[in-house]
Amino acid sequence: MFASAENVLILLCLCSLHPTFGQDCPSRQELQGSLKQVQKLLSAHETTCLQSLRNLKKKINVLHSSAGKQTTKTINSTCPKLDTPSNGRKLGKSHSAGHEVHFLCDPGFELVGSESRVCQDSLTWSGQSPVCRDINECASSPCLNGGACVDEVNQFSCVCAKGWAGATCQSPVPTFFITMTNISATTAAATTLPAATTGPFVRPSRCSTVQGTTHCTCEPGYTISGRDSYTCTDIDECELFHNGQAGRLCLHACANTPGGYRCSCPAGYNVTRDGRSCKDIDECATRQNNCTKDHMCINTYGGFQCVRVDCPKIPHATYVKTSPMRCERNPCPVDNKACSQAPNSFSYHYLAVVSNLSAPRVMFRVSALRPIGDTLRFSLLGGRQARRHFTVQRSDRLTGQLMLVSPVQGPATLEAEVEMSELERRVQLGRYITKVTMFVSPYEF
Ligand SMILES: [Ca+2]
Ligand SMILES: [Ca+2]
Repeated sequence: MFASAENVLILLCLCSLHPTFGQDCPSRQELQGSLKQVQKLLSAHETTCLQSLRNLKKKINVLHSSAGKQTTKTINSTCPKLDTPSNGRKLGKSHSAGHEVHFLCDPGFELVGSESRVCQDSLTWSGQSPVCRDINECASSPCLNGGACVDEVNQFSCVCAKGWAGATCQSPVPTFFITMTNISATTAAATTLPAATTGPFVRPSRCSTVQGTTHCTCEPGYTISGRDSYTCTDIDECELFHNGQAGRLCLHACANTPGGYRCSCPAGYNVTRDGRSCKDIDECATRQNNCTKDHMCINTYGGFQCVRVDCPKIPHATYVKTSPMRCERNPCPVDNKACSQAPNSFSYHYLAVVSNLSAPRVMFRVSALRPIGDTLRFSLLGGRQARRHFTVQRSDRLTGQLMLVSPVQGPATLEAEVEMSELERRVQLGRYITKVTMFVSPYEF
């Protein structure tokens, strides 16, 4: 329709521009008819166009209104923001209609209100605002035997009545521990009071909770202190076992240490393998001595002695060393009575003993191996000191013994001489001297 109308118009324009084309142009009537047709066409076309335009406007209006509605709906389709409860958590971020948000509380807190809330179509949350409330652990009265409960975050503690201990005051305090605690406390007060709460003699206890019951233990050498079950105090073993039935803890000296104790010994002693006793060091066997070649080393308790055996110098008689510990008289000239009455031999013996040996006790024995006379006599020689501590007795026909009759307090060196005489019809045949030197240590071990 548009095409034919355009052709008519082009034709009209050509005719008006070139009127000389006379023969080819249509007649006026034909032109008027054509113009009427074009008018009709244009009129119909206008009607159609207006109709289309109206439809288009309608559609745009519909789109406009629907777009406006859409925008409004987007702005108003979420529920108001929800806060996370203090001491708790919120799970779920979407606040759109139909979505759920969940709430959890930290350990030790309980949730009051709704655990889950849904954003409803009305754009309001279902349920009630949740709160995390501190759980009262004392509500179940967990402290036994008159203990007072103290509620803390996620736990409780018990302040026990006297005589009870443990996390829930479930254990009676043994008398033994009360004694030890008192001793420890006394010691701590006397020596380490300023550091009593932080020093090495005080440690925290190790507590573990099993099925709601807390058990506290201490490291070895420590005990739960009297104040609370969370503090361990060092056991003063030295004080505790000072006069125990099983004897002293240390043979010599005891030093209390954090979590233990240590025994020490005086100079000349080593601590034994069990850590409690003292054993003498044998300086003579271990060459820890400074004795010269012409001296003999005698091991003593707590030390050693360098001794030199020199044969005695007596008028009318001479002696020769026949062994390291023995001197024998050289043969006497004929009819030299003074010489023949001098002792036939001198024997030397050294004893090492501890202080305060119980008495009486046998210290040494002297025997005649091949007696030649009919009588043997044993006697004690020496000064007042020797007689105060010793005596000589016959133990059988051929043997005499040196007896200690009273305890000796060391350190001391005692000397005693035992004389054995052989007689034949009351005539002296020989004299044999045994010199005993006794080294007494200052300690009773
Ligand atoms: Ca200790
Ligand atoms: Ca020694």
